[in-house]
Amino acid sequence: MKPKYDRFWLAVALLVFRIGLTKAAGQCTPVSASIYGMYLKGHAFKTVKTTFNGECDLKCMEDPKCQSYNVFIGQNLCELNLRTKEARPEDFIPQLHRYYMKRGNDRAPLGSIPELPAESCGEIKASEGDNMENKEYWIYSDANAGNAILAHCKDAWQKLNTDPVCYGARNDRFGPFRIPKTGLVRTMKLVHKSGSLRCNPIDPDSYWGCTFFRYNNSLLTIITNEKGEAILPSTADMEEAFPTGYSCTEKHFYHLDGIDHKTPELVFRNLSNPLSLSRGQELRIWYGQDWKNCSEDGNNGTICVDVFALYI
Ligand SMILES: [Ca+2]
Repeated sequence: MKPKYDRFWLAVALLVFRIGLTKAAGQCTPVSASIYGMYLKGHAFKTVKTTFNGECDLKCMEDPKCQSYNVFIGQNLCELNLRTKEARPEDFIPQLHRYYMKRGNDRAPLGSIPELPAESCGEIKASEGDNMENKEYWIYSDANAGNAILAHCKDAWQKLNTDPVCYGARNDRFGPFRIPKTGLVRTMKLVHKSGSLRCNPIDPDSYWGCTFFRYNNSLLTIITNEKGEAILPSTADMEEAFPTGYSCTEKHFYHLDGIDHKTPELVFRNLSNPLSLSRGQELRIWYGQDWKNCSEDGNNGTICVDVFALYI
């Protein structure tokens, strides 16, 4: 028997084996079917000349990176893709004489192996849906440079810090952290880990604000750049400070729907203009009074948080 036919029978055997596996794996995972008249544009990492039906499926299974493939009907040609149509719906395009096939149950989830970094946690969420885990994935730290890092994703959110970021309420005790990934950010959130702050010795403590009545349950947690300029929320999104007669005359507090003194997560509003961040850049978390050096003498406490960003 010629080698060519050996390969043919090997392919048949593997396909039968795969069908068997799919059945044995149970009813939860739908079997992917080929989609005629469509293909995924711009994500091929290899073009394969095929000599028999099913060879493209075999080639895709041989490469751990392969997520899906496009077959060029009648041309003995196919493309192996680094993405699925779920990850990049905008690139799934009608085209006559082609068909698209997603890899079966043996597909590595996007970002789960170093050879297959994702653009963002959001792209992994789109690709894997509810099967995405709360864990570390491979993500490009800068898509143009092509470097990948391990980043903790919780759904579409990327955790930015490794150790918790801690800060106080006076004496310029801001909490610094470094940006691990270059890109555009839609918003951020802070997740409470430990501690709390007080804006005077009498009123109760708070994670995010000041419980003194004049603040009317507003929030005083501000993310700034290295120059101390407010990023989240922007100064425009803060409320006018108190009238004269009170020492804090500059803007340094705001309200967010659904977020109170002890809400576990402070999720900022989406920015109208996404924020451009660079890998290695330092950002700082401040308590508003400490940031503006006003009425901070009676403050105390330390709070530690995790910081997450929503990259576009
Ligand atoms: Ca200060």
